[in-house]
Amino acid sequence: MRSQRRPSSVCAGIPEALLAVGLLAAAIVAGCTRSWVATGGSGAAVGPGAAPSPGPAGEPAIELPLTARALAFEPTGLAVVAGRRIVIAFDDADPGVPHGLVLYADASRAEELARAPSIVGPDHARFEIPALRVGRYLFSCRVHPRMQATLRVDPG
Ligand SMILES: [Cu+2]
Repeated sequence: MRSQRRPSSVCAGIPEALLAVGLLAAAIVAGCTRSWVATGGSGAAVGPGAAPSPGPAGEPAIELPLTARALAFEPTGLAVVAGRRIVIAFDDADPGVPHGLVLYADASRAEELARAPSIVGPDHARFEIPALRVGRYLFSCRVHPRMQATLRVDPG
């Protein structure tokens, strides 16, 4: 079910509704855990508006470290098990350089699933995203689209 197609240059053209949601979410979040802004899409196991969601049977979220350094992600490949909440422990190691995460349903970047606020290094933040279905997703930087890392979601 891939009915929602968005232009690949989503960073440049956020619909007003999504922007409003983003501002609202940005106003709500506080502390070291900042929630992603769910933008819908078929890849998420739970629907938009449900994020952050409790994991099945209260299972703790899987934490994935992801660093932005020298305008590249480290590592460039991440893997998790399907159906578990995911927390991205994001570290911007580039002083004075803003980096922000966008999650796409696949490498085509046609479908955006979530995006996180940019931070300016050196800084770090934790972003929680809903559980994902089995598949191969793509992280990119909302500021530097050439930065990318794959997220493989394997059967549980
Ligand atoms: Cu960046």
